[in-house]
Amino acid sequence: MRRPATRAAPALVLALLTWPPAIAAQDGGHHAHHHAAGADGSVVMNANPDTLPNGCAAVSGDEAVTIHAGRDYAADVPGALFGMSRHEVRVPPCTRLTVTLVNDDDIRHQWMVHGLPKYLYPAGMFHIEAMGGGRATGTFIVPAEDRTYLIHCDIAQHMEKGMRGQLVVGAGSGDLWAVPGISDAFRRDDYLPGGGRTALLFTVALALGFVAGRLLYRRGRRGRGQVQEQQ
Ligand SMILES: [Cu+2]
Repeated sequence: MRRPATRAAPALVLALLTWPPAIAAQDGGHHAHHHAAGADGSVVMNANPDTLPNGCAAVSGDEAVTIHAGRDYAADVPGALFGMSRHEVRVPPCTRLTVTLVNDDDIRHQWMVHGLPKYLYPAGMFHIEAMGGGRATGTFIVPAEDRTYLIHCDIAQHMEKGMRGQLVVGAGSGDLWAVPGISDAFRRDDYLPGGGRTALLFTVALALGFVAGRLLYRRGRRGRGQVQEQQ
C-alpha cells in the first residue's frame, strides 16, 4: 500500500537538515593560480588590464582606488577586529579598475572579489594580497552587467572579523549582508565553522524536522487505518 505522507517525511527532514550548511557555504570557493608575486611576497591573481568582458564594447573608463586594510579600520564596527578604509567600491559597468591595497597591519591581508565571469577570471576571482606593512596594486575590468560582488579577505576568520565588502557595478544587484557600514550583520557571532547561530539554526531545523516527521507518520498511520476499516 502506498503511503505518500509517510514517504514525504524523510525528504522533509533531509531538506531541513541540509539547509543551514547551505547558508554557511555561501562564501565558499576555490582559488586558481594565475598570479604574479611581488618582491616582498605581495600577490596579484587574475589581473586583466586589456581583455574586455562580454557585453563591453570598450573600457568605459579608468578608475583607481586605494584601500587600506588593518585593525585601525575596525574601531567603529562592533565585534570587528579587522577592517578596510572602504568597504564598498562603486563603478560603472566595463570600468577598468586599479586597486592598491595598503596593509597597515603586521600580518597579511587580501582584497579579493568573487563571482566574476569565469571565462575571463579563473574561479571567478580577482585577488590582491599584501604582506604586513606592504602594498600591492592590481588592475581588472569589471563586467557589463549591473551586479554586486563580494569583496573579502580570505585569511582565516578575517572576513568574519570585519574584512567584508562589496563591489557595486552599475546599479548593482542589492546589498550583501554584513558589510560594515552598509548592511546588517547576519551572523556576527559565528566564531567557528558550524558554530554560533548556524548551530542554533541547525538544532531548530532538526527539532522541526523531527516533529514534522512524527506528525506525518501518525497521519499516515491513521489514514492507513481508515483505509483498512473501509475494506
Ligand atoms: Cu585580512
